[in-house]
Amino acid sequence: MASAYIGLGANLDDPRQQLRAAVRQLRQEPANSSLRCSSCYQSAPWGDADQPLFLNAVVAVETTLEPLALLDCCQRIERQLGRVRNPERPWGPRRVDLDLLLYDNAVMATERLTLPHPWMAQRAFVLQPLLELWPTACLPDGTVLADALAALPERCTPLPDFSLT
Ligand code: A4P
Ligand code: MG
Repeated sequence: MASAYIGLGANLDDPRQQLRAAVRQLRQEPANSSLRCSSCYQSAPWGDADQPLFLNAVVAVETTLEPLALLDCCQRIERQLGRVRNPERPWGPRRVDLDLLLYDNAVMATERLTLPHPWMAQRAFVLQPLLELWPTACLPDGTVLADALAALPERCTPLPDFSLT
C-alpha cells in the first residue's frame, strides 16, 4: 500500500462539479482507500495568463496501484469527464486535470511519468491544499514544502462554502 497525493485543477464547464466528479471517480476505484480531500481554492492561472480563474484541490489516497497504473487511473478519469487536450497550450484551460504529485518517496523521470510532479514546489495552488492535508510535507530530496510556500509571492483563496466531500 502506498500513499499518493493527486492535484486537481479545473477552469471550464462548471469547475466545482468537475472537481466533485473527479473525487467521486477516484473513490470508486477499488484499489484506492482512505481518500481525504483538501479545501477547494480559487487561483489565478499559472503559466498561461489568458484564461479563466482555476479551482484547485489536492486528494490524498492510500492505493495498491503502482505509480503508472495510478497515472492511468487519473487519465481515464480525465477522459471520462470529457477533457480535451490542446497540445498547443499545455498550460491552457481545461475541464479537469489530475496530476500525480507524490507517490510515497518515489523519484522517477520517464516519458510518461515524472515524480515528484515538476513545478509543484513553485505552485501555491498545489502547496496550499497539500499542506492542509499534510502540514509537514517534504519532497524526497528533503525540501520542506511549508518553506517552499513561504518563499512564493502569491496565495490562493480558499472557498469556505464549498466542500468536495
Ligand atoms: N506526466 C508526467 N509526469 C506526470 C505526473 N506526475 N502527473 C505526463 C501527471 N502527468 C504527468 O500532462 C502531459 C503529460 O505529462 C501526460 O501525458 C503525462 O504522461 P497533461 O495532463 O496531458 O497536460 P497538461 O496538464 O496540460 O500539462 P502539464 O505540463 O501537466 O501542465 P500542468 O503542470 O498540469 O499545468 N494554473 C492554476 N492556477 N491552476 C492549475 O491547475 N494548471 C495548469 C496546467 C497551468 N496553470 C494552472 C493550472
Ligand atoms: Mg496535467
